Amino acid sequence: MLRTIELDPGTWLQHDSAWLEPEEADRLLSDLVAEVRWEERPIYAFGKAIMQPRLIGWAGDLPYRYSGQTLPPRAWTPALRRLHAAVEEATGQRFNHAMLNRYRDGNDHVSMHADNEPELGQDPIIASVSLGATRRFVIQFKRKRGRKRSYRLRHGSLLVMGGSFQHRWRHAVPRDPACEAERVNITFRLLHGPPGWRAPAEHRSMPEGEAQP
Ligand SMILES: O=C(O)CCC(=O)C(=O)O
Repeated sequence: MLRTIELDPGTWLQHDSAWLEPEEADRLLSDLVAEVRWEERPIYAFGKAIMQPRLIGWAGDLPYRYSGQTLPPRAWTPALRRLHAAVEEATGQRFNHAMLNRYRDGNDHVSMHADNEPELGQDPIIASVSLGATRRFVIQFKRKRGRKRSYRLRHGSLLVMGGSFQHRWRHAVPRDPACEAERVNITFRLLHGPPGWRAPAEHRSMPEGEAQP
């Protein structure tokens, strides 16, 4: 069952550390590793290309731009379609894009960032499924590099980020040199339009997208 964690007024996470049955989590992990087209891709920050320290994959009908690169539309694989339906049912939300990160071992990571591209709209709800090795998910309050918290994301877990989370907090999966096993994370997002889409002015209060090394 999803447990709600209130971070501050209007900002919340929901977490279920054992959302999937272990057999279904195992099956999804092996299907996704086999089906998804995994790529090493650079992002662009300050005019420089920086290779992302993990493999990525994605699916969705709209292109998605973050950190200076654009992911073109790509078909849903059968396992992603299955997971997409289950995540929509569990959260009661609609999603039209999946972003996948494959951490080959504890050296692969994602640095502190927020998923706040304008195309995600005001206060996006993002659902994140973890498969494989348990890794730490660290969050930090943005203001003055404020307080930190961390959660262990296990095989088969579901985490939902909502409210003002992407505006007020950053998140990361830091390096973990002791971890030798692989992990796949899938985040489901709702893109309101292609790159360049903007919410109507009266709903706008967010900064532009941040680099996500
Ligand atoms: O791997 C994770 O749990 C987080 C992935 C992430 O931060 C992202 O896709 O924006």
